[in-house]
Amino acid sequence: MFNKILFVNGIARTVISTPKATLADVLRNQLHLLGTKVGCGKGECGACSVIMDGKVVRSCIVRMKRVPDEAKITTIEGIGTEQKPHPIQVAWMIHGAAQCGFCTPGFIVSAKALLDENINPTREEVRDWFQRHRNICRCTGYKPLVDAVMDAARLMRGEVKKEDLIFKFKEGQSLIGTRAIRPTALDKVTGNWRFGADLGLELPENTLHIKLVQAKVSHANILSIDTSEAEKMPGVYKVLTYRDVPGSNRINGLALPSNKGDGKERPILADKKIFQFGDAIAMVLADTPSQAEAAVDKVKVEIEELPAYMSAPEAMDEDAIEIHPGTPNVFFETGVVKGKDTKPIMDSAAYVVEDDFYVGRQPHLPLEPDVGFAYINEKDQLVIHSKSVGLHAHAAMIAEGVGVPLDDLKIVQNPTGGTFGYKFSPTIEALLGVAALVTKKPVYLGFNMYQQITYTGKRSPFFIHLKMGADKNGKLLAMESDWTVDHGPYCEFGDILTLRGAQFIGACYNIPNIRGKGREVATNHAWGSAFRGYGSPQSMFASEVLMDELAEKIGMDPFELRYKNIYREGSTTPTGCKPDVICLPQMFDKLRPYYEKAKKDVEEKNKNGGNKKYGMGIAILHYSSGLSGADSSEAWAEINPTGVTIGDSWEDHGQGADIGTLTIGYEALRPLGIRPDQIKLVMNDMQKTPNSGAAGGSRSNVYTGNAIRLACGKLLKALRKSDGTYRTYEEMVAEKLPLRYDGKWTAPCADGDVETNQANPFPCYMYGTLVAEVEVDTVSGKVKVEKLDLVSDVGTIINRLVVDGQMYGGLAQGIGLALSEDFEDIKKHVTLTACGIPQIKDVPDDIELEYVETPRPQGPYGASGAGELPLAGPHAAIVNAIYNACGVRVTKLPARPEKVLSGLKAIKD
Ligand code: MCN
Ligand code: FES
Ligand code: FES
Repeated sequence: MFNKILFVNGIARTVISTPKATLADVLRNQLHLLGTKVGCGKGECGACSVIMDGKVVRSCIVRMKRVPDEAKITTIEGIGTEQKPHPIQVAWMIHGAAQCGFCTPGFIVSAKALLDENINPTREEVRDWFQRHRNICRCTGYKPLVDAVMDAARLMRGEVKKEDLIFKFKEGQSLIGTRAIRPTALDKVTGNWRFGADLGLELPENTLHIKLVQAKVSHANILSIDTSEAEKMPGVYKVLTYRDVPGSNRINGLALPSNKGDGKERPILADKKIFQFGDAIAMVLADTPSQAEAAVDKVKVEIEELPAYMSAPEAMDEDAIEIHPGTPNVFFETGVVKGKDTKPIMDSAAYVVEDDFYVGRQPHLPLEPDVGFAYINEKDQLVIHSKSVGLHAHAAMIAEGVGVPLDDLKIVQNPTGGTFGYKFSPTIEALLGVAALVTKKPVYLGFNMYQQITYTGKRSPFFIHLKMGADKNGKLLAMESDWTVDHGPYCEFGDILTLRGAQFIGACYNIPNIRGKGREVATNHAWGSAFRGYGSPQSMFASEVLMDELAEKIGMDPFELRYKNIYREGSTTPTGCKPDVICLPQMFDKLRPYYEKAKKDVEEKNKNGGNKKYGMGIAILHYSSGLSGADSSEAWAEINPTGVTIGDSWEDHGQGADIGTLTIGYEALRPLGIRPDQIKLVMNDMQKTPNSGAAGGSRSNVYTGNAIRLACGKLLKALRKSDGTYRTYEEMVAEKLPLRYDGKWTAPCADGDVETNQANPFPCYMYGTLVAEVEVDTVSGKVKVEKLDLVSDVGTIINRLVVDGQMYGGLAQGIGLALSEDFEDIKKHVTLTACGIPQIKDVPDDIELEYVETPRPQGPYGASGAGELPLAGPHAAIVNAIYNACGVRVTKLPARPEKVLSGLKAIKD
């Protein structure tokens, strides 16, 4: 132990610490400066950046022995305050640069050090700086961050005033389509937005800390679990195994009726078997996290190892044993039957192409690792706070397994540092629930980044064989598809994912005749959880790359082939229904000049390219809003003395549920003459807010948006007097009229039968068309994406900052999916870097976004969803561009340099 004086944000602080303690821990745990976030804890993400003696440091890897006595340290709290934000913080809000906000303090601190050194940087210097200081963002695609720094510099140089840049509300105006700033932005940019780990440091003193005993193999029988030694360790309160779980110890995966299992194969704590690496076997509960950690290795688990099936083909081998005894490894089957038998059509078609495709186990890589806590409230209810983006669904999935009546289980969403879909599945909720229920004490569990990466769900790989037939003019006649989904050992949400193959392979083209078969397979690799795009990126990859192969065979331009076949009046989707709107021709017309320019640009660059080859590619992006069928959402609106309160469970990953609720609610209430700041939001706490469904399937803007619109409409009707004016709160009370009104919206849709999938499953869709330009280094095999031009149609744009942000962020993840991201090797792919997370220099600064806003008949004020569209197809456009550049057709992702090189070699040989 030693003491040091540190000048933190200008104030002298005496710090007592050990040499090994990290600066991040001292700032957070001892000085309670919770604005400094810890994401990776390994110096890879920059979330913990602070300025020490004028230099940006990543405080999670700075040991206290290296912090000089009297060091001057600036954290986010020292940059600006809510009352007086710094110009960088203002610029961050203006550009919507804080989505989830987890990376935000680190970026702002880093930008401050840059601008202290260079008040007039170029965009490239800003990008170099963030690359060098390893500031990573998973939400924004980086461009808005560079825009923010450039404007911050202008503000600081006095060239513009804040008032010239910031969105100004004019009395009575609509907020729809504006760049209004989201209500949570100020907290996020000042470091006051409290994530789960921050709240964890503010829990009562008697909180127990949980550490997990996890499986170190992928498939085994459990012979015995001995906790006796661990229980004697200092500070250990209890070690819990499956024997202690009050309920059935099973999570309900909500399987479809045709699933060959019961959907309850996932244990809360492993009992008979280990199904995948990292499965939770026991929970050590202790007074401190380090005491719990020290006891983990003392739990003795005796196992009998079984063959591990790490991919669908292995698990489908006829010699493979059943992973869940009694249920076949191929446990769900579906298909698509549209139009006439395809075989004779294919036999006589002028052009036929076919190929195999694979989109793999993309890891979500949010910067905030999974975290939560639980306790029993005064009503004797179990309350769980977590990153859940499906509060009511998760309660229904875990209540019986934990052993608590559903009405006595309440889940609350903490401010969340990104999920990208992994939190569509319950992760640690049931573990927390069991621990709180058994001990009756508050309990806390936070993963480190290793656990986040190795033990949360991943994108489910699709193996697709696809065949398309066209007539002599390139008009599509028929399609035959076969897809196999590797869903890991747990089925939850895997059945509807498998249906996506029927719904999205070949989508956006009028294909009159389709036959397809799909299946879902249990394996011992990571369990499949929803990932932004949810089956569409896998499905669209196959059809969008095969369209290019078809164009080549016909000798047609890929743009023109697509243009010929896209939905027009009279077209039908792969599920045989009318598209929600016809907008693709207009979008293609808007994209055409970008496409032509890209062609010229790469031609020009190739003249002097040398070892570098340049190419461009196109793809359609497409996804639906909703979970299919009669999906619904609820919200309420209540008059209060100063305005209106809106309540909903529109969970926020970081996408902007706050501004979505506010903008739609305000629009509906505008006749009242209310201002946006008179609307109070109560969100994401099952004790107060209704079932709005999960924030998945890009559904909330449509479903919860409609529910909000209806609730506000009912309130408005109740407030209206016969003379057309509106009652005040006081008048409502005096007349004893109800103050709160519920809104519920159900999609007028239906699922098809699983064999044919012919139906109208979704009320709204989102469309995009993208041109990608790439550089291929033919010596190293490395691919760089140089430019992206995206035309999208998400209906009426509710908030422009949010939608732009969704597009930039999703495109960046698409670059990752195309070139680097993977979680195949469970020993190797265990850090953000090893998993291939894109850094700022991996994403081009040159991204153009254009919109067509075709109003959706079913969407609130004509809006569709937005969140998942941008990840549906960039990987296909990039792969098409690689082929255009150098003749290498990558059909199995990611297109890592070695794959490109071996393709080049094959061409040469
Ligand atoms: N929106 C809009 N105008 C439209 C459509 C949408 O302004 N025409 C806004 C909405 O108000 C909302 C956002 O765009 O703020 C996304 O809306 P929507 O597509 O309805 O999606 P959800 O709100 O249901 O959010 C979930 C969606 C999904 S499924 C994933 S996964 C996802 C995503 O959004 N994960 C994200 N975006 C993410 N963004 C961040 N930063 N982090 C994640 O983890
Ligand atoms: Fe410190 Fe990631 S670099 S938390
Ligand atoms: Fe950057 Fe979410 S805003 S990680």
